[in-house]
Amino acid sequence: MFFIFLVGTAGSGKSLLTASLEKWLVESDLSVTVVNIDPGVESPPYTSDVDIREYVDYGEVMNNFGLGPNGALVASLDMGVGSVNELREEIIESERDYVLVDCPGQMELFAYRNSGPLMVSGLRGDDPSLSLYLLDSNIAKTPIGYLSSMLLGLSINIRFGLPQLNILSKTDILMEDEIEEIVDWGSEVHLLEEALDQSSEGLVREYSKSILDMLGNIGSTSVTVPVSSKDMTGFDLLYGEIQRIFSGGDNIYE
Ligand SMILES: Nc1nc2c(ncn2[C@@H]2O[C@H](COP(=O)(O)OP(=O)(O)OP(=O)(O)O)[C@@H](O)[C@H]2O)c(=O)[nH]1
Ligand SMILES: [Mg+2]
Repeated sequence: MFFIFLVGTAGSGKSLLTASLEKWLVESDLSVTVVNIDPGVESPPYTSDVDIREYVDYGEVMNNFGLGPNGALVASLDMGVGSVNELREEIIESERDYVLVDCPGQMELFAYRNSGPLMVSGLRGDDPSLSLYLLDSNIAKTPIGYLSSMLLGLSINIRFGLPQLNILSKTDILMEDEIEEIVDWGSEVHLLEEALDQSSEGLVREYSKSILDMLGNIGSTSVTVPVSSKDMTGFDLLYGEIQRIFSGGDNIYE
């Protein structure tokens, strides 16, 4: 069983990518279990096989504890961690090839708090796992937006301790040359540096340079896979990269 966790800022396209990746994998004759660990979601664009909402009632948590929407989400995930063994048991019983886990968009849960990483490690056990980190095209299209998204991604990466693949989501809203430029920022730091130079000044430019140096020092340059869940494009490349991480290049199901 291979676990794929989908993380990214609120509205970056995690749930729709979960749905479209499931469709793509099933059409490729692979079996998939879809897991929802967003207690607050109302109608996700897929039918979940395993769902945290079976264990925690977000609306009740909000009412009973007098919490607002964000506080209730934090409390609900905390409570959900108490049921992680049952959730994992359901996943194991499904005996599928891939497990897609759609995570909540409140990044604080994963980047700073313990409950996100605890949920992730409890669900995956010792099974091979990776995370897909979604960079929303709306944010990543500017050099500063891209850089700040990468920092958040780094924060999640050190909390999860899993191989992480960057996904540029919603590419259908960009032009072809814009997509290429963003993908190149990921693999060639000097191109991002040039773009930051041109689009920022003063203190922001200085900070950006320091952050880039840090990213360069820790070897945080990376592959970025451009994907549109709306147009169903980029999935061959995405699957290839997933395979590469899980197997070092061989098709794990051939
Ligand atoms: N144009 C376009 N819109 C997309 C794409 N993927 C998602 N969206 C839209 O972006 C919005 C948010 O998508 P979701 O899949 O719900 O995003 P999410 O990351 O799960 O959101 P939260 O769970 O609330 O954090 C919806 O209106 C989607 O239809 C895409 O590939 N292209
Ligand atoms: Mg969602």
